[in-house]
Amino acid sequence: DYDYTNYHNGDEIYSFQDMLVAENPKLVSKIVIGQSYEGRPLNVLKFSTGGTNRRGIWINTGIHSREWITQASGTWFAKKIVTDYGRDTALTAILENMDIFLEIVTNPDGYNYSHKTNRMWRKTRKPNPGSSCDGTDLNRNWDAGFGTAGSSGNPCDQTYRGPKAHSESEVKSIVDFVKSHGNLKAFIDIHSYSQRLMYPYGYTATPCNDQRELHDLARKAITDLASLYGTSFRYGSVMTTIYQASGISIDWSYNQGIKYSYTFELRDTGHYGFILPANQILPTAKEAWLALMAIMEHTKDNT
Ligand code: 0X9
Ligand code: ZN
Repeated sequence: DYDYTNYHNGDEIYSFQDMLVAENPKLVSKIVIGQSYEGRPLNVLKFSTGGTNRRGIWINTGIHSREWITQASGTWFAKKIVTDYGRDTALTAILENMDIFLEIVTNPDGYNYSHKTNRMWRKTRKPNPGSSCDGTDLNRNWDAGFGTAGSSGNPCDQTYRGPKAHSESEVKSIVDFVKSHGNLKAFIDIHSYSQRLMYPYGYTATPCNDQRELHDLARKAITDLASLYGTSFRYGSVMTTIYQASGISIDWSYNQGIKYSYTFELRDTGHYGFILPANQILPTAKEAWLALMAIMEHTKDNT
């Protein structure tokens, strides 16, 4: 049986995904949306109770490989969905109206490298021609303010944006999937750490058109989150809450018309940082789930 209280490598998470599909074939399926630079599959779990091209909610974890609490939480979310469907009224209502798409290992090459070689690896593993530094930051590679302040053109930097927007297959595969689906209503990109819930924009200080609604929903979501263990999250736009960041996923998804675009930074606030002890996996995932539920419910009722 899968141990949710410990961290797992990419192969173990792939096995988990196949097991979950095998055990819940009516609810869960696996979509391979592409492959990573090193040839690993980009797996997305689809949770669906039927219908044709229902409204969808996109959730991804692990764009930054070293943020292990996010892949671990994603795994727990997957299990939570199959456990709660048919038992929890709110989640059941969501799944009777919408599909949920969950990509847990969004940067598989980086994740493998963070297990085998360098625990603090953030970017992809694709070499950069003319540089001895490897990797692109998958959260600076999107076509939304790409190349402006808040990312780096130096391949040796942690926020290297890559040669052009969507140059990385790990990003392009999501872009193609989101566009071809055409009916996604929420896009949620989960990171760690610093305990924040944020909405667009990261590349500009100009408020997005839906700022008021996104702000109020963020407040509701972090209030629900805090109700479990008292964990406090800050919230606001990326630019005003954390720092200027260009070419980020949720700015792209928002500009595609996906109104409920949010990004989380899970526990903690820096004591352990990216190396969060495994005994915090369950509480981190459980509290974050309450915020996700608030966003998903609101999306169901307002799109
Ligand atoms: O720098 C980032 O990409 C994010 N922080 S992290 O420590 N996870 O790398 C912040 C950028 C905007 N926020 C998110 N999209 N989470
Ligand atoms: Zn991150």
